[in-house]
Parts: sequence; C-alpha cells; structure tokens
Amino acid sequence: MPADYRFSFGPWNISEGGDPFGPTVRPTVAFADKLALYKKLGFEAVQFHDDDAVPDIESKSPGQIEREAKEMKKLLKGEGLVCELFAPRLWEDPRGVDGGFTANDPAVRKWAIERSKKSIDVGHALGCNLMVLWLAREGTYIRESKNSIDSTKHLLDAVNKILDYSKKVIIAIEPKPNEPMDQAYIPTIGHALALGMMSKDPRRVGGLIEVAHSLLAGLDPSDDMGFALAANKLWSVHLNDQNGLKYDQDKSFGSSNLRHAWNIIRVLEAGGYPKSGRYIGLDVKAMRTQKADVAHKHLVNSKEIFLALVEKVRTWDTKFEKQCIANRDYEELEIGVMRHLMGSR
Ligand code: 3MF
Ligand code: MG
Repeated sequence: MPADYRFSFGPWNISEGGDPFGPTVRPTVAFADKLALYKKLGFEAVQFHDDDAVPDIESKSPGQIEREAKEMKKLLKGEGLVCELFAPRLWEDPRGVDGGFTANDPAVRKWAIERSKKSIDVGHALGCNLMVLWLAREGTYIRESKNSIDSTKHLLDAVNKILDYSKKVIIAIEPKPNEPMDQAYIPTIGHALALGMMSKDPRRVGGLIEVAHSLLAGLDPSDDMGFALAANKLWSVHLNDQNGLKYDQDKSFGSSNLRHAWNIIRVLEAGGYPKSGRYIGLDVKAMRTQKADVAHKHLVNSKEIFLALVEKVRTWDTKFEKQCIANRDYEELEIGVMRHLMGSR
C-alpha cells in the first residue's frame, strides 16, 4: 500500500443527513467523538471551521478565543492529530446573508474582515498557518445586485488585510462557481490565482481545488490541479465526485467517474504532491439513506478508491503510453487505459 500520502477531512463530513427538502435523519455526533474517529478511520489531520474550534466565536473575547483554541489543540494532540487548515465560517452568520467581503454594506465588509482575523487567531493557536477561503456567498443571485468590479476590489482588499494581519498566514482560495449563490466571483482556480497575483504578497496566496467544484464549472479537475501544480500553488485538495451539473453532491471519490479520479492521481503523482507533505483532503457526504452506525463509510471508501488508483497509476505501462503518443495512436492509448482500469488485460 502506498504509504506516502496523508489524509484529512473536515468534521462536517460526518453529518446528520439533512437536505434542503428534508430534516436530519441521524443523531448529531459530538465533536470530541468525531475526533476520536479520525485515527480509527485512517486519517491524520483535521480541517477546521473557526467555530468548530471555538463555538459561538463572535461572542468571545480575544483571550477567551485563544484559550479555547489552545484547549482544542490539546484535544487534538491527545488523539494524535494535527490541524491541516482553518476557515472562517462567514456564510452562516445572518450578517453575511448577501456575502461578507463583497457585501454592499461597508459595515458588513468590515465585520467579515474582523471575523477572518479571529479565525487566524484560532488557526495559529491550533498550530496552523494555512487558511482556506471558500468564498461561499461572495457572488450574486442577480447580476444587478452588486458591481463585479467593486466586488473584485473588495475581495482583494480582504485578502490584503488578512495578509497584513499575520505575517505567517498563507491563504488557499477554494473556488466554486455556484451554490449557494447563482454566480460566484471566484468560480475557478484561474480566478483564485489571479486574485492572489494581484495581492500585496502573491507568494502567500494559492489554492485548494475541490473535484466537485471544478466539475460544476464545466472543467476537468485534473487539468485544474495541473494548472495549480505548475504554479506551485496547489496547497490542498478536496477530493470527492459529482455526477454531472447538479447541486454540489460531494459523492465518494471516484464513485461517479473513475477515469477522472485516475487522471487526478496521475497529475498529483506527476506534480510531486505526496512529497510536498501536503494532505489529501476529502470533502464527502454520506448518503442520506445511511444509518448512523455506517455513516462514515464514504470516508474510508474514498480513501480505499484513492489508494487503489495510486497503485493503478504506479503500475501503468509508461513505455506503452510513450509509444502510443509517438505513433499518435490515441485509440490504442485509450483502450490501454481502459484495460488497465478494468483489469481486463
Ligand atoms: C462547499 C465546500 C465547503 C468548504 C469548506 C472549507 C463546507 O461546497 O466545499 O465545505 O470546503 O467550508 O472551507
Ligand atoms: Mg470543499
């Protein structure tokens, strides 16, 4: 089994199964109980939303935030875990109903930046410098409600203020084209990295690529990852899968399109991702139909598919591949890939 990958997920990956059309169907798993599952399931690191570590963060003083985050770090250490990344959960606060950084109201924009600073305090107290910005509501329901030029400048201002607040923090922007908004301002990794290049310290801005988000943008996730790897900007991934242009499904990795998954691993291997020490993060959802005692199978199954495909990539006949490319015989290359994946020859 390839041992050079390390795995993480966010606690939201263990969920109660509610969806927009129906209530929860499984009991809540307490945070501490979720942490206890990580090692058992074969994961080494936790992806935090700021208020996972410090619940009710808005009502707490800086001293209290730091104390509680340090308590959380002890809990992590006790479980043999580390914090891979942290993220400000702006999208659940009523103030952020029409976005935080891009809100039309300057008081809301100010709040979003202040909340991000609190997140950084939490992250640093957890021993982590990698901040993820999933820009959930930074977009529009209708084009006329915001100005895209101003919004881009507001996003840039927020990134710059975050970079100013901590010299240690590095930002991975997680692009997503839609949901919850009709249209997001940073829909692709190209937009994310361009925003980083416009910032005051481009070296400290990179990306996190989620498979489902690339697919929702109509793009190939492995090419998106290749683009970020070429720029040395792939700082984490959210592996999952997506069956066409629908709501964000967060299906188990490889479960919908094995060929996409194989190509993702090919590019991660070619780009030296395992040697970078960065984690393979999952962002997967258990089917609503899963009973509580088996509502973590999506995590172990994703990891199993990932590792099986690493084997497939490492046992692929690259001489055959080169020969097909030299002959420009892509039909032969394609059937070769399919036979390899199917194990049929
Ligand atoms: C939504 C997402 C988010 C982000 C997470 C990290 C809740 O589609 O992908 O998951 O990954 O918030 O900041
Ligand atoms: Mg994600």
